[in-house]
Parts: sequence; C-alpha cells; structure tokens
Amino acid sequence: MTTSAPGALVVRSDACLAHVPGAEIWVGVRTPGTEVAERAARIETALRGAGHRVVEAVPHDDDVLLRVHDARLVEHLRTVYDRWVAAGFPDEPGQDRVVPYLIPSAGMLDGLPEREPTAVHAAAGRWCYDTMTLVGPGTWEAARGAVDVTQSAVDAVVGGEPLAYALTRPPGHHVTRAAYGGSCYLNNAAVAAQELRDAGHDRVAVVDVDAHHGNGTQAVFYDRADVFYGSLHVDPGAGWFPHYAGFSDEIGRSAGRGTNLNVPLPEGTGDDAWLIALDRIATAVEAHGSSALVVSLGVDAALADPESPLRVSHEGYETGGRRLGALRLPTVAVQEGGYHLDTLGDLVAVTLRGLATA
Ligand code: SP5
Ligand code: ZN
Repeated sequence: MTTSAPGALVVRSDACLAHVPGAEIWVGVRTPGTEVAERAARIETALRGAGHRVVEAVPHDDDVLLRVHDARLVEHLRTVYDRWVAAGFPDEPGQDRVVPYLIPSAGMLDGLPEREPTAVHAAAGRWCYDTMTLVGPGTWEAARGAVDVTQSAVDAVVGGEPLAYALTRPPGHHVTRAAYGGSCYLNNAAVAAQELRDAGHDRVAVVDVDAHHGNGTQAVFYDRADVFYGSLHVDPGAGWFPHYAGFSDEIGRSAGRGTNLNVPLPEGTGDDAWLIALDRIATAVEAHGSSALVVSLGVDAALADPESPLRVSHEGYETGGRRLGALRLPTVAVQEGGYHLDTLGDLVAVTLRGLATA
C-alpha cells in the first residue's frame, strides 16, 4: 500500500547550498555547525530515489517576504556580511562569521528608544537573538534562495498541485518578524502561509512537526485569526530550545486568541504520544476551517537525531504524514530541522509518502 504513491512536487535550488555555517557559538564555545549543506543533498537523493518529480525554484520579488518580515531585518541580512568584511573582522580579531557580542534585551533598553548602532559588531546583535546563527559569505544567497524555493512550491499548489515540498535550507521557523536565530534567517513557512493567504485562501494552517517549537512562526501570526499555528515539540520547560516560547498557555492574542496551539512533550516521547498530540493539532486545524496547509517539516524529532530527545520512528513520521494528508487540504511542506545525516532523507521521504497517500 506504500508503493506507487502519487508523490509530491519537490522544489530545490543550488542557492540553498551556499550557506556554510562555519560554526555555532554555544555557551561561548565554537562548535561545528549542525545545519550543513549535506543535509539538503541527502534529502534530495532520497526524494529522487522515491520517484518524486524535482523542479528548480524560480526567483520571486520581495513582496510576500516583506509582509512577513521587518524590511530592516531583510536589509541587515542582505548587507551585514559585506559590512563585517569591510570592517576587517576576519583579520582582526580573526572572526570570519558575523556573530553578536551584545544583544539589546528588553531589560537593557528599559524603555529607551531602539536605535540603529553605528558599529557593525553592535549591529550584529540588533536583529539576532542567539550566538549560534552565524552569517557567512553565502548565508544571504541561501536564505533568500530558500524563500524562492518556498514561493515556487506555493505557486505550484495555488496552480493545482495537491502537495508540494520545498527543500529549504537554511530552515526558518525560529525567525520572528524582526529577529533571527536557531539556525534560521528568514521564515520560509511564514512566507508560505502569507502567500497562500494572498492567493485567496481565507484561512490557512501551519502545522509544525519539528522537534523544536517554531517560536518565529508563532510570533508572526500570534495576533491573527486567519493563520492557525499548531506545534508539537520537546517541552521548553524541560530545558530545551527555544526555552522562552512553546508553552501550552500560549494560545494567541487579541484577534488571534484561540488560533495558536502548543503541545509540549516530555523528553523521550515516542510514536504513540507524539501521534496523539499530532491528532489534537489536526483536529484543531479542522475546527479552524483552513483551506490550505503548511507543514513545517522538521525531522529532528526522530530517534537518532542528535539535537532533540524525542524518539519518533520512521513509521511514526509516515503515520503523522498520513494524518495530515487526511485533512485533504492543498499542502506545502517546508523543510525545517533534522540533523542525523544517515536517516533524515528517508524520514522526509516517508513523511511525504504519508502526506501523499492518505
Ligand atoms: C531549525 C532547528 O531545528 N533549529 C534548532 C536550533 C536549536 N539548536 C539548539 C542548540 C543547543 C545547543 N546544542 C549543542 C550542540 C553544540 N553543537
Ligand atoms: Zn528543530
């Protein structure tokens, strides 16, 4: 019953390979970056092997992107690496990636006006909230390319494809309207939801199955009823990224009250409890009355993944895909996390098979 699935339209771009994280600075220590280009290559190999159609992304203008993000964040990402190099940082003190040293917290400003710092080493912390999400020479090309991949997938679905998959890298769900972090620079899933809205879907749902809470996507749509956000993820209250968001009492605000659903899960959660949580979210999508679906498809909840303590199997991902496919909504799946190189391609493939065969 899992053979000859109708399959997904897969959208990819070489641009997404241009970002080389170089490192993550975690607790002040320079560790190897986990969000590497080989991830995309492994996924593409698996999806070609599974017989999906693969097409190239086409360029899009900034219209939808600027409905999701503050224009100053976009401009910062577009220019900051060149500014960093022009200021000489790769030579002195010897830092080849843009990394913050000061992040202006709400507590530091304490009501003072937000100012744009003159020094690029200060600007590095103006739009970024962690030290793990470095900017290098290819970061802008890849992040902007991932938006093109995403929008090309949305275009296909708007044009009648039932299921398109955006092979995005870097991922995006941790980026708020005006702040990036968590290995993410531009919020691909939020762009997908916004483009679907603009294309005439009055209500859209984002279901985020990445192991981590998508604090960025939640924040973008927190006040809005037209875009539902539901996520199941390792409990931030148990000490996991993003630590400050993803709790079950975050239900949306003002007009968006009741259109945000977080299901935090204990460390060690396996298929049974993960699928019950996903079913709760799918039921909420039905209640929302969405006419299109965005899946933030992180596969880092899998057993073998080094970045999360969840223990979802391949079967769990496929069953989850089938549950979301049973919603029978035009669907754009957007790649988020997933870091175990030997299994992540197959995990994406089985999830798409589930989505397609429901
Ligand atoms: C898209 C996505 O899955 N982002 C996840 C970012 C969470 N990273 C948290 C990393 C916490 C510290 N990891 C220690 C390993 C050092 N390399
Ligand atoms: Zn993740």
